Amino acid sequence: MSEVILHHYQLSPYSEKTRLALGLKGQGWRSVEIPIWTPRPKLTPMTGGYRRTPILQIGAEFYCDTLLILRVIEKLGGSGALYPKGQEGLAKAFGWWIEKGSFMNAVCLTIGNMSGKIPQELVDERRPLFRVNLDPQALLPKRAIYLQRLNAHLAWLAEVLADGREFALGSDPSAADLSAYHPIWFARQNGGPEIAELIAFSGLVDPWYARVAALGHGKHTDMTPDEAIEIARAHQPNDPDGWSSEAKNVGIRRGDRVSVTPDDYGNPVHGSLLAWTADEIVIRHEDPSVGKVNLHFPRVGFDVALAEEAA
Ligand SMILES: N[C@@H](CCC(=O)N[C@@H](CS)C(=O)NCC(=O)O)C(=O)O
Repeated sequence: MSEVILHHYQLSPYSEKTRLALGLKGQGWRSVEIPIWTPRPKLTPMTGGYRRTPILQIGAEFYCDTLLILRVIEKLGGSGALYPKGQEGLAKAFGWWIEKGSFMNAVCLTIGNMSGKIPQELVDERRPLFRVNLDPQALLPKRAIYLQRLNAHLAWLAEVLADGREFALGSDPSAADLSAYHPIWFARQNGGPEIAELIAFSGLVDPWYARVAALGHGKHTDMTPDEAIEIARAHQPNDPDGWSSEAKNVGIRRGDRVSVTPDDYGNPVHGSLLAWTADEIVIRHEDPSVGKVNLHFPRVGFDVALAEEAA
C-alpha cells in the first residue's frame, strides 16, 4: 500500500483530531504541512479546490473530512479501535454532536483572547468561509455568548465522564474522545490560562483530557508537497462502483458530473460521480499537474447535486 499522507497544519483542531487518531492506531504517516490560509497552490490542483483541513492522501485517493478520514484510518488496521465493535454508530453520533456544539464556539472564544496574534490575511480569508469575523476585537465583546454555548455542551461531556469512566465510551479511547478533545485542545493551546480557567468542569474533564493527549501522534516524517504530487501522479486511482438506491431516487447516475458541497461551510467541488454508498461519495477529478485522482467524501454532511453545465 502507498504511504499514508496527511495534509495539515499544526494549529488546526481537526488536524489534531486526525493526528491523535493515527497515534491511537499506531499508524505511521507522512506529514505535509500546508499553508494556514489559501492560496494553497500545491494542494488545490489535487483536491479540486476542496478547502477544508485536513485531507488524507493514499496514492491517488484523497479523503476529505475527518468523519471519513477516521474511518479510513480504522480500516488500515493497527492497535485499538476508533469505532469499537457494537459502538460504531454511537461513536459517530457522539462526534457529530460534540463537534457541532463546541468547535466554532471554542474557536471564537479562544480567538477573542488572541489579540495581536491573528494575521489580518487569516481574518479576511476565513470570513466568507465561516461567515464569522475572526478579528479578536470583534470576538472579545461576544465572549460571554461563546463561553455559555461551549460550557453548555461540555456539561454533557462532564456528565458522560461523571461515573469515573476513563474515556467517553468506556475503558478504551475511541473517535468520540477525539471529537470532544480537539476544540478544548485549541482553546487550551491558544487562549492562555484565562480561557483555560473559563472552561468549566475541569475536575472531570482534566484527567480525561490528559489521557487523550497521551495517545500522541504516532510515528511520522515530513514530506514535501512536491513529493505528494509525484505520488498522486504515479498512482492510478481506484475504480469504485458501490451504489445505493438513494442516488437513483434523487435522479443522479454513475458518471454524471456533480457538485459535492459541505452542508455547513465550505465550497462545492466538482467531478464525475463514481460511487455513492450509504457511507461515502466518490468523484473523479482530473488536473494537468496530477492527472486523475479520486476525491472521497462522507455521505453525512455533504450534498450532492447535478453540476451546472458551466461548472
Ligand atoms: N467537518 C470537517 C471540518 C474541518 C474544518 O472545519 N477544518 C478547519 C480547520 S481545523 C478548516 O478547514 N478551516 C479552514 C481551512 O483550513 O482552510 C472535518 O471533520 O474535517
